[in-house]
Amino acid sequence: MILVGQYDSPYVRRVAIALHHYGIPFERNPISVFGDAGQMAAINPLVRIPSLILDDGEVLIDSVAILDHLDEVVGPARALTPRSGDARRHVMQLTAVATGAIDKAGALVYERHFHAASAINDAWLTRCRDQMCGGLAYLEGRLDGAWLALGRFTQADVTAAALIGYIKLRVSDVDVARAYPRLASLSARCEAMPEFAAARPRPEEVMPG
Ligand SMILES: N[C@@H](CCC(=O)N[C@@H](CS)C(=O)NCC(=O)O)C(=O)O
Repeated sequence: MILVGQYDSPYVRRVAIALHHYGIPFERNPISVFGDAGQMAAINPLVRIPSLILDDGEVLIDSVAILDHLDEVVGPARALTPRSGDARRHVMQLTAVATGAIDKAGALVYERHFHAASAINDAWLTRCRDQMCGGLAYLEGRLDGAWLALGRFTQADVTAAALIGYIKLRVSDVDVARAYPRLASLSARCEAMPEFAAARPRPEEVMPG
């Protein structure tokens, strides 16, 4: 199978981390969602990443649907999101807050990146930042042990760590270590794991200017 997208995307990254964690072999097509939009449109009608091209050619899009498929492939005993019940709801709630914060971080980054300084809408920027920080504060408040949920490593940790990695990369004016020390230590713990190291963005995986 082929994972499409660059590792500066936290969504691509969380899929890659899950693939490595599960020991599922894959290739990667690191085309840029912006620089290679034509090629991307032929893979994903939304021109977004990630996509996962399965061995029979079927293309899965959206990290939620891709991770759901991978969890089904490995089975409930190994899945990073529990299959049902309170445990599933709990992990999904925390994961949803982390993906929501990623969305707002992304909106903030795009506003800054694609507009000339004079055209940036400061009110929108502030709103995105407040929403992102709301998500970060929520997660920080729920982290009272090594992991976010169920006393073990779950998809909530993967996604929260991908969020922190993205903020450090693209929203570096947020001082994560000072404002969110528990998330900073979760991130450090996760980034030391081989599945995270294997999905680290290379210097050339950047947004075009
Ligand atoms: N809900 C989607 C969000 C994917 C997403 O926002 N990807 C970003 C990169 S991090 C993207 O493709 N941005 C380009 C665009 O939306 O035009 C998912 O979970 O896969």
